[in-house]
Amino acid sequence: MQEIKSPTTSIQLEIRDEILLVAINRPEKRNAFNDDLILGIERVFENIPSQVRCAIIYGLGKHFSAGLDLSELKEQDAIQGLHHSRMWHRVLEKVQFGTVPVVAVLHGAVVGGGLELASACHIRVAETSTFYALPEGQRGIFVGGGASVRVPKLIGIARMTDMMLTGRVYKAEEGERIGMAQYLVEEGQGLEKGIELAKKIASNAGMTNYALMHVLPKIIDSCQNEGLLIESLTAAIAQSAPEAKERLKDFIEGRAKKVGE
Ligand code: 1HE
Repeated sequence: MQEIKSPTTSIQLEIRDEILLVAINRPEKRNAFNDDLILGIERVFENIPSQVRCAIIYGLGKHFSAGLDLSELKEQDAIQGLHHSRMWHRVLEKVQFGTVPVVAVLHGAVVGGGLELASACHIRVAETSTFYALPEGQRGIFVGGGASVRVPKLIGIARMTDMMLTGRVYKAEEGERIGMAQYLVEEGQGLEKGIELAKKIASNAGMTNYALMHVLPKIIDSCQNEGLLIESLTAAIAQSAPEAKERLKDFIEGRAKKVGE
């Protein structure tokens, strides 16, 4: 275990082997994101130490995050609001398209900007206390941190529209069923599960993880013809890497794990 310096007291950082643990540390405000916190997230993901191969993000206290710090929003005019939303986009792009896959470990409120951060991560583990909401509809505003692009990719446009039109809250079990999270675990077990997954992710070939983080989202946003071509080019590059050849040889010669082992 290695402590590393955090850009803000609202984030705690720790390195365990090849895994960076990023803890949101503003529990007295339910981990609501003021500018110091969201800009801190940017600095963390811009400066991932080179030995790190996977990151985990989670919240301290009873909630993952209550979203945007609403006390900062009320003074903004339209142009300030535009720049603020674009700043969130920039930060969450650094989470999604950084150097390492990110696992979000969720519990309690995953609300507004909290769901926007969670949906910018690559996979999500939810404890049974987790609940998801987009209260922007009820607050008279609109999502501004990328939810309109990322959340429908997890749960579909109709479910996101319903969440914002009616204030619907999804509980943990339903959330896992509809695709908000990929894993549902007992209360208090999220970090352990996240670390187990992060170890698997860290053991993958770097090229595979890069393709999943950077190429797959581009393919999804492309038309079929372009998507298939990008897939073929990526597959060709990945399989020609020495690491891939080594792994394939290990399987053929009986040294690699079988599927599911
Ligand atoms: C906050 C915030 C916040 C709590 N901004 N201060 N997000 C929301 O609309 C969610 C608003 N929050 C809640 O509904 C509840 O706080 C929770 C269900 C998340 C948690 O409830 P609870 O009972 O555990 O905590 P609490 O008593 O409501 O809050 C504790 C303190 O945190 C209290 O401050 P205090 O000084 O009175 O102790 C709250 O005011 C404060 N707090 N949430 C500011 N969000 C890029 S655009 C994204 C747009 C959005 O994210 S909109 C959704 C905003």
